[in-house]
Amino acid sequence: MNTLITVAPTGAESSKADVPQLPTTLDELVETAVRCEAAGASMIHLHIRDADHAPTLDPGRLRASVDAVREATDLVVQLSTGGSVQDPLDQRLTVLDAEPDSCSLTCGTTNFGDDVFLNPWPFMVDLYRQSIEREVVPEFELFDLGHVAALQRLLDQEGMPFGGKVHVDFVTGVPGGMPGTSAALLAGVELLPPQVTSWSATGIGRSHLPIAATSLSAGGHLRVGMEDNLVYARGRAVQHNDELVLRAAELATLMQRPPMTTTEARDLLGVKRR
Ligand code: KMH
Ligand code: ZN
Repeated sequence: MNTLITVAPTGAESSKADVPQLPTTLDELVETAVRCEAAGASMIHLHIRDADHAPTLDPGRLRASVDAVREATDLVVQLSTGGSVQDPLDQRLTVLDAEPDSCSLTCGTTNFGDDVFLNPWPFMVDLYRQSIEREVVPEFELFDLGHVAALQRLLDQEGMPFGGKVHVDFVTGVPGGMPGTSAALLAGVELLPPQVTSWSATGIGRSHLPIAATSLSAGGHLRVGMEDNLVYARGRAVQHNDELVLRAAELATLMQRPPMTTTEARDLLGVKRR
């Protein structure tokens, strides 16, 4: 099967002051989306920044970003419901008001560096039910092996997502979550519930390349981007997200699994025709 490449261009953790090339304005986001689509991405995972480049869940900015990326590209638009570790749970639920194609849904609380990324069970259930009601396809983000079991519990209790597909993304290498190693990733893949129809993986920091190679060789898809990794190679910072997408596309092509089109991605994920 061809490869779904998701780009996560911004995240909530790096500051514009430290990383000026991080896309934080709407113009930068759209320019990034266009270049990443041309490089081989078919989905974009968005975190939004305010006028001071700080993470925000402002409804107007979320809506404007979804609309602008849709206008300029055919990428599947996924909004983060994880936001930043400071964001309250009730605000994280309002992300769905912006009517993205997809939303992230993390399957459990995890230590996140020195912070805690909170995803209590009732919040997961609430978000899942709302995603079904709003016809938004969730991407289940798994930071730890326990999250795989929580996904199984969620699917068994609540049934299948909108669209009838179950796509999972392993986020490995977060300090506090599963390590960014082939062994940890493959252990997670082994435990996936039978309802899962596709999975991708990302490795934070220097684990991004080994995790990408493992994912491709085990039938998985790829997530790359400056949310997860700011270093292209030893001593060389990422200058633009499209560098990471291009390299992922080259690796996937070398492995005889070239990047899928946005149409193929929509079918794979079961997103609503909007
Ligand atoms: N920024 C992290 C606290 C997601 O987008 O849903 C959470 C995160 C996961 O990035
Ligand atoms: Zn994110």
